[in-house]
Amino acid sequence: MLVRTIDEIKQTDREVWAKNKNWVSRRLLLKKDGMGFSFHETTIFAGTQTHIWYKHHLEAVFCVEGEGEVETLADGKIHRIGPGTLYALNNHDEHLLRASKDLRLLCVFNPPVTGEEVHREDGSYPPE
Ligand code: 9YT
Repeated sequence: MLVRTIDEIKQTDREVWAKNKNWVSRRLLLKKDGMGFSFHETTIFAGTQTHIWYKHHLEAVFCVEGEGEVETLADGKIHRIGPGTLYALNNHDEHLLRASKDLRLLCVFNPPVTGEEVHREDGSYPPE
């Protein structure tokens, strides 16, 4: 069985920062852990906007703390995000993620990310 804590992941290679420091992702489970998905705690910092388009992954996101919104670009809809809200990018939806208060999010990726992924120019992570 695997048991891990956020505290022991901080400042290791499982802690990944966005190039522009808009978010930090602590990757509790990665592809190499063999679960078939990866599981991250991500903090999106207040006042930031991130363009995301996971063309090669599905992601489910559950908010445990904070306040923000997701704008889906195909339809221009804005979805409020707060504690207890889940959103799932089941259509590889291109979107903008904005935080008005620091958002603490639990994120699951299928297929699992391998470790060092940060968003490329187009908002995606590379394929497996
Ligand atoms: C919600 C979201 O996708 N934020 C960007 C970082 C990502 N969750 C990750 O790599 O942990």
